[in-house]
Amino acid sequence: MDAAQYIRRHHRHNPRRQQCVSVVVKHIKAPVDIVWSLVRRFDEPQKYKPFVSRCIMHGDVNIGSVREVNVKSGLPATTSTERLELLDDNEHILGIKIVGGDHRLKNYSSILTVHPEVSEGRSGTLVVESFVVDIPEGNTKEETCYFVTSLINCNLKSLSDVSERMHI
Ligand code: A9S
Repeated sequence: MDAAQYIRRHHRHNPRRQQCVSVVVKHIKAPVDIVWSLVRRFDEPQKYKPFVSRCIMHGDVNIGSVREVNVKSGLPATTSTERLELLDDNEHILGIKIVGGDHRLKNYSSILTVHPEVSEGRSGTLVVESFVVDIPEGNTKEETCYFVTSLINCNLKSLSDVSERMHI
């Protein structure tokens, strides 16, 4: 399958009016089990997310678990409360909803899937991350999409660096 087929299959959002939806794709030169081992740790997003300074989650990681994320200074927020909606270790699907925080991303939900692929004859990973979010009052759909896709691009670039460093 290719990215378009993965997107059709796993990344279906039904955006309402005043919402924006988009998808980011990233090719990583590391095996899928290394990439997934980082993505699946809902309790430790700071393993690869560069903006996260601290994450607090009580109990085991289960569907419905809620984490309190503190982000680094200089960003338009300090905290984000996020709930684990889906964690499938077979299909490699992670679904998250942002349910609170002092930021402007309302009704944000994302799906991240990882897929094995071969690049330059070596085992690699295709990462697909999609989201849907309300367009904040006073912003356009384009601005909102640009803002969120930029952040996700940073996250996936860092995921790539961390994964490739782990895979010598
Ligand atoms: O962390 C993610 O997976 C994706 C996003 C878009 C997170 C964004 C963010 O944490 C900031 C980086 C602080 C930006 C939140 C929830 C709100 C922001 O304004």
